[in-house]
Amino acid sequence: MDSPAPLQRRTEGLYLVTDRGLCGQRGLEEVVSLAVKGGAAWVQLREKDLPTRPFVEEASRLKKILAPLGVPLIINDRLDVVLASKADGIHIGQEDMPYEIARRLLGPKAIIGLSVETWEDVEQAQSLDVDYLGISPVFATPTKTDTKGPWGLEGVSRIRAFSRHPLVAIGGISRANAAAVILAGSDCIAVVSAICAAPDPRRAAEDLCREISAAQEQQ
Ligand code: TZP
Ligand code: MG
Repeated sequence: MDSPAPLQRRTEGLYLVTDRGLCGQRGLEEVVSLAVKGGAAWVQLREKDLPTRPFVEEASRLKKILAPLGVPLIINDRLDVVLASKADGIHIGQEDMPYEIARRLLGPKAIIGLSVETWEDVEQAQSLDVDYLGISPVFATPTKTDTKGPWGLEGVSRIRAFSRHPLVAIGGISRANAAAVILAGSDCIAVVSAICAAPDPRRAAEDLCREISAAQEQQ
């Protein structure tokens, strides 16, 4: 079995959030592998309608792919799946498991990300030792429509000035606007369709990483 590489914990670069339905013929694992080859530094498995057993099996397969590379595997929402698959952490929304309970159950080493959709969410998060805030959504996106209004680049800058946490912006990010999101103050950009629905996911990840690096150099 592959031995695990040291886990990369810096919240920086490109963060892939999966959508199995967008991966088409290629399939989820292949898309994740290609994205990581292209430079994605974080992967979140996000499943909204998969029964528990195949969800755990999928998470365990991804963990096997990602652990030797030191790439963190984050599970959206499902603490039981994190525990069962030995994933590295959880991403929770405002209506999911409360942060304190997730931390107590997963322990101090687990990575815990929290979505913020309102200014009140940002303020409340300041007292929590979450590992990052997910700025959700930075731009309106057809991939997820049950959100409050988009933050926009101004929202990213405002959160950057106020928050002590690393920031991961998500929603409507593509090669065309990735640099602007980093320049506005996000540490990381997260994408679903820009990689999962891309004709060449590896190339899409490489292009996004190039945009991110160029913007970081300007800072
Ligand atoms: N959370 C906020 S927006 C979003 C999620 C999961 C979807 C982002 O998808 P895309 O395709 O990168 O706009
Ligand atoms: Mg959720």
